[in-house]
This record gives sequence, C-alpha cells and structure tokens, in this order.
Amino acid sequence: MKLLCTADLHLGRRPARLPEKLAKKYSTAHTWLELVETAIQLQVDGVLLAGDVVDQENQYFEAFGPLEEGIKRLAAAEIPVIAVAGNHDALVLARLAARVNDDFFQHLGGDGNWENYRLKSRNSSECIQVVGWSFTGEAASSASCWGSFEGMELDRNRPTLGLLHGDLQGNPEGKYNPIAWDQLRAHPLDGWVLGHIHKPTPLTPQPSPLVFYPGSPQGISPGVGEQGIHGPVLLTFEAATGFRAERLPLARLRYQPLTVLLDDPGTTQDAIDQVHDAIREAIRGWQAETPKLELTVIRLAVAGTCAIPPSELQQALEMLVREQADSEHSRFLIDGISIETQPVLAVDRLAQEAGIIGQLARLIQELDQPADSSLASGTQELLRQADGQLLELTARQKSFKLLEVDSPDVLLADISSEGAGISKQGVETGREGAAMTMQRTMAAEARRLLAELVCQQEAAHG
Ligand SMILES: [Mn+2]
Repeated sequence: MKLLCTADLHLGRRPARLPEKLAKKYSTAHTWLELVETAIQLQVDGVLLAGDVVDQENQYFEAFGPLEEGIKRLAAAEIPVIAVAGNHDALVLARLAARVNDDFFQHLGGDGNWENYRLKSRNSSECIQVVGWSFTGEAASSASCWGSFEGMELDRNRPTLGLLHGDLQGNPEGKYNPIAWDQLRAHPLDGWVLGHIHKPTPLTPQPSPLVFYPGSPQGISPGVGEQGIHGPVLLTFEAATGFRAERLPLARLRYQPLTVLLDDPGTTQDAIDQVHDAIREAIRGWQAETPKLELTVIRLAVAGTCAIPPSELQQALEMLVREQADSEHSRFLIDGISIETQPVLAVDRLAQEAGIIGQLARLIQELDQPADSSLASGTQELLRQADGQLLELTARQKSFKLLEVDSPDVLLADISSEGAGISKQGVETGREGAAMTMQRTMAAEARRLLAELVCQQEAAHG
C-alpha cells in the first residue's frame, strides 16, 4: 500500500525574494499540481494532507481553484484524498468538501471531533485506518484536540495512522494545538503524519516511533525551516514490515545559505571568479540531492582572507547579483550578501611597531593562540566581558531537556535549527565552545581594526 503525504503548501502564498515571473513559475499551485501528477504516476492508494494546504481563506482564485482542480484530477484517477485542516484552512476544506465527490475527498474531523476513515488498497486486500482531527478556526488548544479521541470508534487490530496539525514540542500555552510527546504516547498508533512545521523531519535513519512532519513540499522563503531539501513523503505499508517513509525530493526551487571562503584574491575579478566557482560547485552538490532542482535562492556569506576592502568587494559582488537577476537561464539568485572576510595582514611584522598598531597586532597574536593557552590578565578580562554579554543572549534561547525528548531525529532537527544546549553538561560544553568562538570573533574584529589603522597610516604618509 502506498500513500503520498504532504502539508503546509500554503497555496496562494508567493515564494519570497523572486521576481514576479519566477514567483509565478515556482508558485505553490504548480508544486501542488506536480505532486498530484506524481501521485497519479505512482498509482498511490491515497494522498494525505496534514493541514495549511491553503495560505489564507480569502485567496479564492489563487488557492481554491488549483486545490479543487488537483482533487478532481485525483478523483478521476480514483485516488482518495484524506485531509485535516490546520490554522489556515479550516473554512476552505469545509467548502471544498461540500463541492467535490465525497467518495474521494475526506475532510477528517471537520466538526472538531476525531474521525476514523478506512482506506483500502487498490491492488491488495490490505486496509488501514487513518484517524484525524481538524482545526475549526484559526487557533486550537491541546485540550480541544484530544478531548474527543477516546469517543472515536477504533479497530485496535488494524494498522492505524494519525493525521494531525499542531506544534510538536511547542509552547504548551501556544495557540496552534501544541502537542506533547506524552500525548502521542498516550494514544499509541502505528504512525503520525503531522502538519504545521515547514521544516521536513529527517527520515534517515527512520524515526521510531514513526512520527514526522512531511514539511512544505517546496520552500517558500529564505527562513531556516524553508532551507534545504523539500518534497512529499511516500509512505508504504506492508503487513510484514509495517509503515516505511521515504522523502521524494521533488522541489524545483530551493532556498539555501552558502558561505564561500576566499583565498586571498588579487583583484575584485579574481574574488568574483572564486565566488562564482564556489557557487557552481555547491549547486552540483544540491543538484545531486534534489535532482529536479532548477533554481536556488542563495543567502551568501563571503569569508576567508582578502586584501580588498569589504565595501569594494560588496560592490563587485552586487554587480554579479544584478547580472544573475537579469539572466533568464540562471540557476541561482543571490538574495543577500554578507562580507565576513579577514584582511591579509603582516601581523608579526606589525607587532614590532610602537603605538596602537603594535599593541593591536600583539593582541591578535595572543588571540590566535589555542584556547587553552594562557592569556594576559587584561585579555582574559576583555573576553570575560564579551562572553558575559554572549551568555545573556544565549540565556534567552530555547533550551531542550533531554529526558522529555523521545526521538533523536526530532531533537537533532530542533538543535540544528535552534542551536541550543541539551543538558547541563551539554550547556557547559556549549559554553566552552562559545568562549573559543568569542576569542576568534575578537581576533577577527581586531584584524579589521588593524587593517583600517594601517590603511590610514599609509594614507597619512602619502
Ligand atoms: Mn499551521
């Protein structure tokens, strides 16, 4: 038995940072209709939608039209669609349910009560249950979600999937159906397909229990959750092996950050060539992960060593950005540039000089040493002050309690996006790391300052 799962399409929302023409070409409506074609080609037994299929209730023509068209194409191919509503599409799904053939469209739990649907395989005798609950408005509490679960008739001997929109591990006071792991444990099913979080849950290795966010099938902005690999999830069921999930990396548009390390380019043209080569190489790697990739929106950071002043480098790279934006066949667009290069400086020679230049150069020499070597007390004090400020910043970050998390995949996905300490020990290790980062950050700042001073001195001496 094969099921295609997706969520958070946000039909009607334009992919951000694209010129008008490209925003149309890579619209969420196209993504949806391609997903429909994939479902038909694969001859799946059902399509599962975990909510927020439509972005706003009022975008009737942009969102409702393509959604209805896709559902009708699937119905013509006799593929049922099983959907629950999220915080964006409660009314739209209800309206859709009233308009299309209800043999092939199931809006589960549309009245706010859990509902059970039996899905039969077209090619075998297999039959599973899909249970689901829907938002009935723009917000929902955890209590409103679980209250009706026990009242639902459930065949305990049949393989069962849960289809639900909500915020797993979210703030318990949040208004988008916060879901705790305990609640999933208390309602044990064979798998949970969730909607709301756009960042796809990594599926290798397979999460256990099988709980995953398919994520949005294509990124729609440069945000962390929208970056990287996106696509629907193909869920297969066999009586012997149970459910197995596999991501189909179908997205043609990708949002991606990229840091390019310059290697002391002699001229701005050399620098542009180095950046261009690095982008081309990165695209080859992304293409291997997402074979249908046509366009990547890159948030670019340029680091490494470079004698060219950052402002000049910025100007040169902005030319490259404009050229790309004008080219119809470009495989990438640059959405923002940050210059983080370090000047090439003869620090050892400058350290011999008297005055502020010599002092700064000697500070850099000291900061360049490994973190465990002893620093002068003044330097230690400098780092302590800077580290204190950093600590204040990190204290405001979300921190995870290891014991509350069951699935390492969810934990890793969260940590990679939020970058927080895990346990007391983890936090301590993180702090050591932060101190080293601080030493490097200070060294980089001191280098920038030294380069500026050397530049002024050279100008003064004609
Ligand atoms: Mn949502």
